[in-house]
Amino acid sequence: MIIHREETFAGKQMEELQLERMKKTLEKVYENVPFYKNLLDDYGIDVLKFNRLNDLTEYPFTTKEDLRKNYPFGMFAVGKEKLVRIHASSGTSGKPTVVGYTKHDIEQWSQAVARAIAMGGGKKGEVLHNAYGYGLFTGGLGLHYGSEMLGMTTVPVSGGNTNRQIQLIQDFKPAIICGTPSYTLNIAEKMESLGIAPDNNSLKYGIMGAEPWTEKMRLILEQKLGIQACDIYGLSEVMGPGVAMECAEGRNGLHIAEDHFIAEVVDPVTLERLEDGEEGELVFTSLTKEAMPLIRYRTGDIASISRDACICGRTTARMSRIKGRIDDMLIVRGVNVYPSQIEFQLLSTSEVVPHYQVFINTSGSLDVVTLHVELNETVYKEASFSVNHAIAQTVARKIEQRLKSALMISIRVKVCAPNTIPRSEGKAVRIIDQRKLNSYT
Ligand code: DLL
Repeated sequence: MIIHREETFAGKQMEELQLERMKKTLEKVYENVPFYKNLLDDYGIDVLKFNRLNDLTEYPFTTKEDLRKNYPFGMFAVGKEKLVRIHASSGTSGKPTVVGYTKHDIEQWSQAVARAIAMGGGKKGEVLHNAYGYGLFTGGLGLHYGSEMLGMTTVPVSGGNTNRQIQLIQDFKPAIICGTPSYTLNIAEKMESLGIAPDNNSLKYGIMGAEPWTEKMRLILEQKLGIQACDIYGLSEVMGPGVAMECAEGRNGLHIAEDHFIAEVVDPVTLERLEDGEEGELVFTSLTKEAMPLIRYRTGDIASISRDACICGRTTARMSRIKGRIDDMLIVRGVNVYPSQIEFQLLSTSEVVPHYQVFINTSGSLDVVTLHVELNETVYKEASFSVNHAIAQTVARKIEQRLKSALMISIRVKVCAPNTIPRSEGKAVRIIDQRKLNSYT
């Protein structure tokens, strides 16, 4: 296990490093990014007066909307000649958000990811199978550069073509598999159907992230692949994967790369900073980025932060697993619920498999939520290959009951035949909102 020096900085030592880097970042954005100059002038903030980390609470937030308004290069703090890479995330509405990196940014990012891979069990000289998508998405190249920096033999397979993935796993004998939990589940199921037993493959560790997933999903992936799976978090606006990572020893929260970012949790409504342990929206401020440093970037991701000691020896703050995105929160008859909470309940039901989608529709003025989930093969056969059979109906009612008593929500459950819910090759699409479609009909 390699632990980087900065990962063990405690209290004052980390604060001093952050303060020094914060001051430089503020001066840089004020001088070079007109958006920040105008914003900070509007707030009457003098960046030269920044003297304590807590001064950050006086600063305004940056949002995805700000990035969209400044599309494509308006948020950059360096000239285009200094950019060596651009990534973008596909916008669900309108323009994508664009992020840029200087050579130094790529080095820092690669180091952060190398650290993350080492935290999850990666070792120099071993093989890493990278099933994150390559391209404008930061997952593929982010893990790739980190893996190479750590000295691992990197297989840049990207997402898709699952049969070939399995062939390569058999032939190249990787110790680590990286991918979204939903796509890795696809690979695992395919291996299972080909009769490749978990103890008959070379895999030891998994580095999974880019979408919310639950402890139950972790257990399923670990059993099916015979691995230990750790959670990796990040977002392109802030850097990409590697902003935070779970350690293989503790697996209880993700260590935040605090030498690169200041992490805060705020109430998404009042925007007040919350205490450690309180759940709210994650906000990140860059400390080392050259091309596109962001001040108090609102991620839309719900989590909490803790600072208690971790058994691995790292002293950096840890964030909880992401519960969900604010945009993905469902309000079912007044009750707030995230898809990950539904997933947790669902996976406690042995008759179904972890493939599901949540459909939102309207009936009159009410939202109607229907959960589609697949029966497992064995139960499906017992139900005489019919999802209308009494067994399937009983399973659906059982899940409805479970959701009602655990989450206090009434949603309709429809059990489907195996292999009928679309499989993901990257991030799974869990929520299908049909309300807007219907308003045109
Ligand atoms: O998903 C970066 C990444 C790549 C992270 C590979 C981990 C592994 P974006 O495409 O910009 O970047 O999407 C960022 O994905 O705001 C979260 O909502 C979600 N997300 C990322 N990691 C996790 C995770 C990459 N471990 C958005 N758990 C973020 C839950 C995650 N959600």
